This record gives sequence, structure tokens and C-alpha cells, in this order.
Amino acid sequence: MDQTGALDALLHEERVFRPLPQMVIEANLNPHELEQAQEQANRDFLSYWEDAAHELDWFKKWDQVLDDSNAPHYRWFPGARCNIVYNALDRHIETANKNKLALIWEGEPGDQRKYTYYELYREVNRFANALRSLGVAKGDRVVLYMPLLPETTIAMLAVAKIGAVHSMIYGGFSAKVLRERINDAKAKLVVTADGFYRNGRVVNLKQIVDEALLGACAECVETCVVVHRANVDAEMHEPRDLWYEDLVRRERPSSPTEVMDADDPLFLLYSSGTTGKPKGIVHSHAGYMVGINRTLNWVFDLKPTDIFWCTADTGWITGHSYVIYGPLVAGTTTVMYEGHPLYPQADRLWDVVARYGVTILYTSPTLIRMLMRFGTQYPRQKDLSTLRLLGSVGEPINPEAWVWLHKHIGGAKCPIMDTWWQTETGMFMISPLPISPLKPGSVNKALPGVEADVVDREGNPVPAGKGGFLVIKKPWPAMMSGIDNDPERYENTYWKKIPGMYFAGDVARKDEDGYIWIQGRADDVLNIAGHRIGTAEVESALVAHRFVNEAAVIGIPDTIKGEVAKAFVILTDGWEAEYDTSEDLVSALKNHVRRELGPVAVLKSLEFRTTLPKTRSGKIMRRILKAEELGEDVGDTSTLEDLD
Ligand code: 6R9
Repeated sequence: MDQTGALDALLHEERVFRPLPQMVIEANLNPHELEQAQEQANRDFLSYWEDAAHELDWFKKWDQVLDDSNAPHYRWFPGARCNIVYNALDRHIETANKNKLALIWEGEPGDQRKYTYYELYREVNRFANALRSLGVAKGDRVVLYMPLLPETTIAMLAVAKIGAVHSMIYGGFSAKVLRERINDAKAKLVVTADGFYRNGRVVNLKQIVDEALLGACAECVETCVVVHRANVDAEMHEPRDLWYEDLVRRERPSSPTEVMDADDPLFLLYSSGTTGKPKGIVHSHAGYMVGINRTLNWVFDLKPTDIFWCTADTGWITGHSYVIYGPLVAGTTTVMYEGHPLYPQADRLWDVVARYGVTILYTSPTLIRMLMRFGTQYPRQKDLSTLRLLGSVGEPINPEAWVWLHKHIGGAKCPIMDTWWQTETGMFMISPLPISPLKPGSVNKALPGVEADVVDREGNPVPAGKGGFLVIKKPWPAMMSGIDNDPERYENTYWKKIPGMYFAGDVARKDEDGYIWIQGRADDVLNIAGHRIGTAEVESALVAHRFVNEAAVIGIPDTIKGEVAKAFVILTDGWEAEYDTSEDLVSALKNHVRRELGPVAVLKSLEFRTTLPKTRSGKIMRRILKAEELGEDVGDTSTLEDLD
């Protein structure tokens, strides 16, 4: 178990920050109501989630809240008929939300676009009609390889509106990864942009898509829709490639919303696991919308006047649940920023907060640590007084970053919601509420309706203060419905490691007050700047290089990114003939990994070895390499990690 560096500080943190009286008075959920909710959830968690479902609109209500007859393949709200887009858009058009701002978008160069719910609804309808006229139908898969643009929101919602399934691939992944996922999903259509702005430069996205589609499976992508964004001279391949603007121009702004069964798939999102093959995590309409709506409303205490900004990329689950679907289902105003947080200088975040009067800022520890380096000069120059709540996600936040955020951004008055959850969970699972006493670095307690615990490998709760595996003991509505085309992997990865419980893959501990402290992954998954990357993915990229015989990759602590990747490599003979020095080879290998996987998988350092430590069965023992690297006693490295 990793107890080094920044994480070490977590173990000794004892400060408690209590909510200001005003916050408690104004919170949507006061302490008494929270107690009641908790009591109801403990007594009858199905009735608790049923109440949450009643807050949404349905074409037909459920026959049952939960069908657990084929556990762990749970089915939420069977018999119900709905569409998340009906809840995110259609229903708001009938209410006072119609002319409220749904989306505020800002491009990196400073251009802005704002959409009311009505305007967004019309645009989504146009693109939904365009998709239908291109032959996309219910159940078809559509890959979105897009930067943060209004059209990204529009495309996601349009795909879901017609009952198709979107699979968004993060723009930091390479053409090769994109191709693999297009093939795996058997996508019929790809939506992309010509390019986008990032740190003052234009990234040519269409070129990457062209490369990906070159080798894509023949029966896949028939059409590639390209959004004009960065005036890139994109090569349009006829008849496959079509400009988005040309398509939507001729479409009508009204379009029927497909009636979906509760567990019809809504989207597929690939997530790294312990093998080289990422898992296609599937989420479906009903449970997902119920889970994200309830958790967003309670954790971020939404009020009609809020301006909510989640800085995540829409290519990750946080972007799906809390940039797009959650805020729109809840009827709030969501902010989206295209570019780099340090462009043109390190005050961009604070500038955006001040200009739009952002009231809730939900971001990541990596970003906070990056901005802390610039001191307080930038936040001090901006009016951040509109902020009332802050949030953190993706990785453990070290108390130093927590306190900086609390003091210098939140003016010591904004509680920080450190939300623990995963691609697989779909929604916040463990998190404080605005009325909770906070401990910097702890994710607090499970939300009502969620039962989390820290257990040993047999599933017995471990005593307070002791490390163990984080598990969830009851199903929850926004849980994934499975891994695409691989029910067995779903069972083995999540439900069989500790029988009868959902194994999250994290190690954690509970303190005497029942507060949960996440300590990191228990498996061979890296968390680089909040992004999950499998060690096996980086290793297979490395061994694809002709001078690499074997490779082992570990994560090592990093003061900004939380964790970075380090590789140990056994070379094949003959590299000297091609590279002058070993440094040249190191940089060639780093570039090779970048080309294979994309900029998201940065390899910080690389070391050559002649052997690698292995188990008798030949499995590389990464934890030994890690213990050596960190100067820890190898014998002491927790056997917890053997579970995976
Ligand atoms: C939402 C998201 C999930 C993994 C998870 C854990 C880590 C997420 C965290 C956190 C400490 C938090 N993680 N939130 N660790 N504190 N508040 O990030 O999903 O990309 O699937 O990653 O991220 O290790 O298991 P995903």
C-alpha cells in the first residue's frame, strides 16, 4: 500500500473545518433532513431511491425499483420507460427554465457562446434529425472524439435523444487508441472537430481521426461529422466526411425523443483496468439519471441562481455526469471552457469565475497544485466572492492543496466537497455535504443510499485506522450495467474479488469518526493527474518497440500530478547501431509511448534493467520495483496488492 510522500501527510491530518451557520441555514438539506434521509436509506434503501426517481419525468413508471434476481447483473427500475434527454432538455422547455441559461461556453481565444435551455433544445433537435437522416438508429454506436465545444454537449444529447449510444474518447488519446475503441464499439459514425485551441496552439484533431479511420474495421464508420472550430485545413474524404454546419442547417429544430427501456444503454466509456485491454463501461438511461440528479442536487446544494463549473474534460466520466448530464437534468447553468488552464496566464480559472459569477467550482487536486505554484497574486486580483461551494475529484487531495483552495479561493467560507466515485459508479458515492464537518484529505462518508466500507480480503470490516479495501455493499442506481460484451469480466473484476461486494480497486482507511481516507489504487492502475491509465497499457506500448524485450511500469509520487509513470525496460540487442547514446534511446521510447497511447500517458522516466522481479508463475512483481524505487522495505509492501 502506498503510504509515501503526499499521502503520508494524509495520515496525520487532524484539523476539522465546520460549516458556517449561514451555510447550514441555507442548505437544501439541513442536518435534520439528512438524518431522516439516512434513516430511511438504512431502513429501506429502495424506497429512498424510489423517492429520488419520483423527482424525474418518466414515460412510464417502473414495475419494480430493483431487480436483483440475476445479481450482480442488477437492473434498476425495470419496466420503466424514459429518456435522460427528456429530463435534461424537453421537460425544461415546459417550465420557467425555458429561457434560463443552460450552457455558458468559452473558447481558449476568449470567444463565448451561451445557450438557453430552449436554444440548446433546438440545436440538439437539429442534430438529432441529422443523425437520423444519416441512418443512425436506436442502439447504434456513435464515437465522439471531441474537444470541449458546445457541439460536444449537443452531439452527446442528440445521440441519446434518438436512442443511440455514445462513446466519447478523450482527445488526449492517440489515433491507435481511437481506432481500437472505434472497432471495439463497432461505431457507425464518428463526430469530431477540425481542431481546437490548446495553450495557444491549434491541435489538428481531424488528422488524428483520418489516421484512426484508415485501419478501422470495414463494417464500422460510414460517416464522419466534422465541426468547424479552428479553421484547420481539414482534408474531407468524400462521401464519408461531412461538415456539421452543412448538416444541421437544413434540419428542423424539433425532433421526437426516443422512448427507451430503463436499462437500454445510454453510453459506453472506456476505462483502464489491470489488463492491456480497456473496459467498455456501459451506463443506461434510468438508474444513471436518478443517481446523478440526486447526488448533484445534494452534494452541490443546487439553487436556481447557481452557475456551476466543473473543469473536467467531457472525455471522462466526470465530464459526462457533472459537466453535461447532471447539471442539465437538474436544470442548472453549466460552464464549459475549451482550453488550457494556464492560458494566456495562470489566472484563467479565476478570470472565468469572476466574469460569469461562478457559484460552484468543481475541479481536481492536480489543477489546484499546479495553480498553487503561482502563489496568491492571481486569485487576489479577481473577484471570487460569488463562489459558495468548491469541489475536488479524481485523486486524493493533499491537505496542503485543500487548505490553499479553502483559504485563497473559497475565502475560508466555501466548504470543499471531496467526492469519491468512479467511471463504474456513475455518480458521487462518498462525499461530504455542505453541512458536514470537513477533514482536509478525507472524502468524508458514504452518501445516503450508498453503503461503503473498508474491509479485508474476506470482506470483514477492518478496525479504525487500519488500511483495507474499499467496497460498496449494496447496489446503487447509477452503477454501470456491465462491461460491453464481457459479463464475465464484469463479475470477476468487481464482484468476485471480495465475494458479494463491489470491489472498487482502491485502498482506504476509516478513522475513529468513520471518515474515509482514500490511499490510492490497490491494483495496477496508475492515477496520473486524475486520469486512469493501466500499467499494462503502457507496458504493451513499450514492448511494441523493436528494441524492447520486456517492460514493467510503476507509478511514483509526484508533487503536482499525484502520480507519474516510471518504466523498467529490458532491451533487445542491437539498439547501439541505431542510437548514439542511451539518452537518445530513452527519448525515442518516450516518444514511442506517446505516439502509441497519446499525450495522456506521459512516461516520466525510464530505466534499463537486465532482469525484472517475477513471481513463480512469471508475473512481474511491480510492487517490488516500487518499494525499491521509494526506498521502502520490500518485505513490508502490503500483500493487499496481491489481490489483483
Ligand atoms: C470520478 C473519477 C476513479 C478512481 C478511483 C480512485 C480515484 C476518484 C477520488 C479518488 C481520492 C477522490 N479517485 N475520486 N481518489 N479521492 N475524491 O475520477 O473516475 O476516472 O474512473 O477514476 O479515481 O482511485 O478508483 P475514474
